[in-house]
Amino acid sequence: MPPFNAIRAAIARHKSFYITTHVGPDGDATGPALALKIALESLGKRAVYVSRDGVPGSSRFLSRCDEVELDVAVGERFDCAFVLDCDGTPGRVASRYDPIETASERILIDHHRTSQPIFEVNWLDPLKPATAQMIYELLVALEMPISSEMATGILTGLSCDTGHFRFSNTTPDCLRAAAHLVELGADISLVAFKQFDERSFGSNKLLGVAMTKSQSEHDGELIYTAISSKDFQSQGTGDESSENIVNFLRNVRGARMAICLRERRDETGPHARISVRSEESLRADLFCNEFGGGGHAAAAGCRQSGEFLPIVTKVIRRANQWLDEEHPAVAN
Ligand SMILES: [Mn+2]
Repeated sequence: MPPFNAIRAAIARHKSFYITTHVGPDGDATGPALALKIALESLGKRAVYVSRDGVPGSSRFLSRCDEVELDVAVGERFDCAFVLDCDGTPGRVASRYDPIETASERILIDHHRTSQPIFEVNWLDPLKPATAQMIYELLVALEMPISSEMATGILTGLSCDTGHFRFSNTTPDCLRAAAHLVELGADISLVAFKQFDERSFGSNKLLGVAMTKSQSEHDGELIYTAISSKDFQSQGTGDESSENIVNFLRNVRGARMAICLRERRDETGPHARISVRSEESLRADLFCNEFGGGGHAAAAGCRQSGEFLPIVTKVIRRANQWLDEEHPAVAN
């Protein structure tokens, strides 16, 4: 049973709430977190949503996304902290840890398989398609009104994590939630466009470069592309422009595993960001675990420090082996 009573009691008992999500937020972090903030404020509570990485471009159409804070004042304390869509550990949350650590009650709501109960209240359910589905069910269970702007935020999360209701995690409950959210005023057409179709001009050109450079291995079962710093520079774009490129690789007929590697360089030195999509039975999450990352059975990611080409070679060699190996079934 979801801990609705414990969350209801926490909301009733506390006055100030700190909300945060994972680093590099996506629509299923930003959308439900904004909806929860609005819900708490409508009860007269103080609610702050902090994301040091701001709001992803695909979520910037959400009304009130300008209320997302990059940080709070050092030493500021909150009665209760909500951490959404991640495992709640210091390395994963998109905020300083002390506002979470010093809150008198912490609530973790997540659907990632690798999450463990670490807070006073934990609602972890890997069978949920999105954290947005959980926030929707929470608001309905607690009989909290869902405004059209909240509905659009929650629908954004559902859309983001289900490939706009196309991936195998699209459950009947998720479609029923989506139908209800559309009744409540969510703009499903706008959400689909913003989450999956809209690209900047530079990002569209980068997509062309990435597709042209894509490689096919393992009898066409492995499709990958490696986007170098030079490629980004030649199109005048950054890593935010490489969103979703991996899904285009996954679309190739016969592909069972798709990998998009991007060369990055920042204050921590050279590294590669790696996105993986696969058939569920190939466990993209376990593949990325080997490289210090994680995610879901069909969609996961990781990051590797070091020079780009040796990383590409290492990851692609392992992917070729991975396709020949047996992997644990996804528990249902
Ligand atoms: Mn999610």
